[in-house]
Amino acid sequence: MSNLILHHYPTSPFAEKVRLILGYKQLAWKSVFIPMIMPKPDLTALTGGYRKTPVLQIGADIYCDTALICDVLEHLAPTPTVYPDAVKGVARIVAQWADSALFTASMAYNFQPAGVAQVFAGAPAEGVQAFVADRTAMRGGAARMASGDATGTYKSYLRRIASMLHGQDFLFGAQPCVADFATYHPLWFTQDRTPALAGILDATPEVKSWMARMKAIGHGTPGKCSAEEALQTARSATPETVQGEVFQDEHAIALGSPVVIAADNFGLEPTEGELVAATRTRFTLRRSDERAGTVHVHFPRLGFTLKKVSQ
Ligand SMILES: N[C@@H](CCC(=O)N[C@@H](CS)C(=O)NCC(=O)O)C(=O)O
Repeated sequence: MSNLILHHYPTSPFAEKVRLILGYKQLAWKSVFIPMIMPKPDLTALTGGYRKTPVLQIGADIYCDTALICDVLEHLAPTPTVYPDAVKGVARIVAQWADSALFTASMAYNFQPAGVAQVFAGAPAEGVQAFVADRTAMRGGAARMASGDATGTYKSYLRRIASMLHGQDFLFGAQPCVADFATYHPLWFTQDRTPALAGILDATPEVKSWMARMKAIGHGTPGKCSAEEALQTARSATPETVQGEVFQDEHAIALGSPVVIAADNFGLEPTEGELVAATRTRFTLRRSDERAGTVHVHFPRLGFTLKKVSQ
């Protein structure tokens, strides 16, 4: 029986990145569907505030952000690797570009009126308004990239991806790596969720063939799990002790201090707890919750801020 629980919803692009890596590594996993907008009380009982999608739970350990989730899955199932030695650095850098610049341009393109009409077909007007208000608040009130700017940017990026695929099946060779999974998910949204706008992919047939190869990887076969069962799993488990070098101090904040961690842009909901580790690559907080019990919540250093709570 699997102990991996993914908290996600079907239309989430970042969740699609993780679902495919779970499929690629043939890891068994359980699926908990979470709401697309706030409030998400069952999720935030586990995370302490972080509300983005997806979140990975293993017992009483809660992993936020797909960059960290990829590292955790790699550790659990090193073969097949998503970080081949020869391209480890560049694959992570391309993945970071895809998760930020490519994702922003693609989603601004996808959410022009014809895309919105498809994504929300059949949904009540209040549901659409609630979604728009939620995402506008997450962007701190800033507008999305204008659709003309997004279209031009997306087309340029698609041509660059096509040239990387020249003469090879995946971005860095014969096998997919983390860069493929990160580049794929915003394009998947265009193709699967806003097919009225998917004609933009026709100018780059190499990209379309690569997308078919990525889609064929699949998600494996997830088992079902309710939010209540996931909370019960956390309550009855003990968080893992963080292994290895647990303290690289860059903030002059001692282990054991009360701290707050938040994303450094878009969706700044903070998580508060006791700092139990600050490794080279991640932060771990311990917190207790009435419904989740005592959990460790893990964040990558990249993309997150750490601050001491003044008492
Ligand atoms: N850096 C985050 C980004 C995750 C993200 O922005 N996910 C989107 C969904 S694809 C999100 O959280 N949207 C708001 C929500 O689901 O509440 C990661 O890699 O996990």
